[in-house]
Amino acid sequence: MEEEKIVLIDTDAGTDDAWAIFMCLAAHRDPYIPFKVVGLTCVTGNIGIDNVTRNVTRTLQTVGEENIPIFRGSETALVFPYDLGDNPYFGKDGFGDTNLPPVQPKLEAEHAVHAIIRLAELYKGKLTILTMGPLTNLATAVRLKPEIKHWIKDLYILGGNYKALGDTTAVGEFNVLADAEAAHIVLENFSSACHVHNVPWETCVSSSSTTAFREKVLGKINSNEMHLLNKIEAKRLEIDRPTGIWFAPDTLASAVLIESTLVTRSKDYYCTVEVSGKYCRGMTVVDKAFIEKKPPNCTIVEKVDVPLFERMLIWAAGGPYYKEWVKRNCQELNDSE
Ligand SMILES: [Ca+2]
Repeated sequence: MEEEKIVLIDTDAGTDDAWAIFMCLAAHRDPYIPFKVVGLTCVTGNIGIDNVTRNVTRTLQTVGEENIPIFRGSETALVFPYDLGDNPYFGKDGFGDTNLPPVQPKLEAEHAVHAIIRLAELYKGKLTILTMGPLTNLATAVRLKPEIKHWIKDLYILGGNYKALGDTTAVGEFNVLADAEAAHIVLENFSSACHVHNVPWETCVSSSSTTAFREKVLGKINSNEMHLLNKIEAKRLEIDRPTGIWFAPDTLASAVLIESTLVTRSKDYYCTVEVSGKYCRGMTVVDKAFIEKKPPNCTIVEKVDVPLFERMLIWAAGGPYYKEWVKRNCQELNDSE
């Protein structure tokens, strides 16, 4: 039996975060997957922290998982607050501005940074952290308690790039760019005991789906998850429909964490983040030629099994289990005992 993954999710929700949280909760609930979500820490990113806490609360309530603790985290980037402008990507509330009924955030008293440190110590050597927003909380935690870099087992980071493809600037991906100093601190610190897995922007792009798949397959699933997702993604889909391309990047990181066979190509590199420069601030620097002569600190996920990923998206949306044979085989095993 595979060792249970004990998972803390750091999120700046964000509609694609909601998708990824639903996927993690599907794994959390499934008795055949050894996967337990022990908390969600919130960080400013796609939208300000207050909206993030509301969106995470709403996401958990949608699937009856409001007992999983939520922690309010960093309000702003470490050095340079990121200006989202007048028209944030996922709307002014981060959830598509669809006039959802008000929700009262259900929060723990403990700050997210303290929660990261406490849970890293509590589950020493066993905790996995999945980050789907800027790395402000984690960078602050490792500065406050450097030992956590030896206590955390695996770190999955959604963000950055390995071929200098940007989504926010020419060479900057949002999660890294929005707090470049934090990303720099994290990559420079979590390199020994903790295995860092990075799902970069280029891999998100190359594993994209179509808006037809989103609307005609996922959109038709009659589930609490899709009732929420169809509302909060409606405006984004209006914008994206002419391109024919749809993706929810954060979901790819959660899928890689849940299902390691999803990864069909990955490579270890020494990586860091450029924090200065007119054009290159926020770019992930990947030493592909081994010029720096530093040991690799990061496994870059370069390619994934897209049909399997789409089955996992259907599952995240409340549809059938993505790998029915696992359940059948486990059932037969149990029956024969
Ligand atoms: Ca996110």
